[in-house]
Amino acid sequence: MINRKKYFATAALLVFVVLLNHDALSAKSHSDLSGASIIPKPVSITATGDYFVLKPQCDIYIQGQSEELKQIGQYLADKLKQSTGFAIDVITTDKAPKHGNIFLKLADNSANSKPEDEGYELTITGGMVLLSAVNPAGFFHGIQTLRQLLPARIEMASKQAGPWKIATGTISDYPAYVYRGAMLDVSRHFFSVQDVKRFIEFLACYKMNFLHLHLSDDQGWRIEIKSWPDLAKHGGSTQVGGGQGGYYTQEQYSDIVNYAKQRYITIVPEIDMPGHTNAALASYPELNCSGKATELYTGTNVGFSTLCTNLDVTYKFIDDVVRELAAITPGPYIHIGGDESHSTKREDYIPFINKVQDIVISHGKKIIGWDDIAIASLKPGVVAQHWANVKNAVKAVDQGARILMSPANKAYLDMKYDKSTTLGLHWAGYIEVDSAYIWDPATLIPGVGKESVLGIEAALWTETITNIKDIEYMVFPRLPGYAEIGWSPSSGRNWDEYKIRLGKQEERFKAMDINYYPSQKVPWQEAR
Ligand code: TNX
Repeated sequence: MINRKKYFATAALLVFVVLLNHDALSAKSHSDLSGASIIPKPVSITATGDYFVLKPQCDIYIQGQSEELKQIGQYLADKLKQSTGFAIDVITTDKAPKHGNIFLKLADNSANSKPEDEGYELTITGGMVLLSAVNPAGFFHGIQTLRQLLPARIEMASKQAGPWKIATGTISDYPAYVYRGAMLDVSRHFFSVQDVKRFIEFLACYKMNFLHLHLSDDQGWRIEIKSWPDLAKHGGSTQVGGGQGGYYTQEQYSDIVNYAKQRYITIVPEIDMPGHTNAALASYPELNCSGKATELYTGTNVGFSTLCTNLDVTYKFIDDVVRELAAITPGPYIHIGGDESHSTKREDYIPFINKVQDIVISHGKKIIGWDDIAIASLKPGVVAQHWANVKNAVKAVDQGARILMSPANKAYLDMKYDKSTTLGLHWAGYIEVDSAYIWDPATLIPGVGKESVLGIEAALWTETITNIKDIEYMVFPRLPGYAEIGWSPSSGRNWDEYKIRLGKQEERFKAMDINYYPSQKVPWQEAR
């Protein structure tokens, strides 16, 4: 009898000790900011060993009366409300709020800030979450960090149980490159406005700030041009494999632009030329040297089409397209493509690219083109997007251009992860998650240093990609790595440390219902 009692007492004590330790352990992980798994990795983190708890009475206070800041506050409130179920108000104020609230405060040095400053400082104490920045984009990025400091269930679409703890300390952060982007090919397969918005959400989470839309190619023309209506109506009527395709009306395009803008993401529209133009050539006979329209194309070959470079109507066409596109594109860039024009003679290609640059400039926009355009005379301010040819990148830099880094063997999201990946292509190699991460835009090409690099863009071509779940599979988990390459100082980056942070993102992917590739290179684990 006595022995039994003793046994139960010991067992109860053991359970108690285990529970106590468990609690102590989880309290520790909640309160150690330096152990937070944030992607992209912040420039600096100082932990103070305590935690803030987000409670039902929490509100978001905004310093001053800026409408834009109020909208950002509302974006945060909407995100937090979904999973916490708290009624979070956005309140404007002139002084610091009471304990228990979130405070968005303009940084003291905001008066002499540069418009491109995207940094922020997040100071968390037991009593308050203070986010300060000089520009709205900084507040937006700081909010993305805050999301990742909360338990992953904050990302769920339905109400979840608390507690909602955030470790205390200070995070100071700003990007390494001004351009951190992704490209989505909506031509080979068309994707709905809703799909594009989900893609934009992914970019926003990781502080990426540009979305390049590949709007035209041989297989489809995807943007309404009012002065040339058949481009979209006929040229947009199919896709790879012969599906029904589609196009964005100008109104829908503006909807995408605004959605992106509210997330501090700039849309870069691309009209690819003089090659990759079969959809246009099939829509208007007069654009062909033969005067006859081509057939629509639903295969995946490249390099067979070209605009007729010595016809005046070709430049009238381009001028109309660029004018209409520029009018609905608030961002600074128009992308003119220029890649793989294998059917255009070199002596035609060079004057063509020179003329098209003038057209884009005349509509008040800056030019981006694939690195192939470096054989032409590049105008001041041109950005060459490096994808394949190192010599072209160097040639562009020699002409004073800056380089957007999208090396196909590192940053092409349509490359298979390995032999067993069913989606995607592998002409540039297999790109496992580690390979996608282990490179540096500032040292990739001898002769192209950091000062010549505008930033990084990961490109998703969609010959084999037909729906949003396929997009997610190719994008995750490589995208966070590209975001980190673009944002975080290269000196603090290494795969062995990064892969642990990436592994802890798994529960966020799950909470966001993302169809990710569970790479064996990554130690997937629950963070808490
Ligand atoms: C090359 S990259 C292309 C695209 C293809 C892609 C497939 C570039 C500028 N051109 O037309 O879709 O490869 O990976």
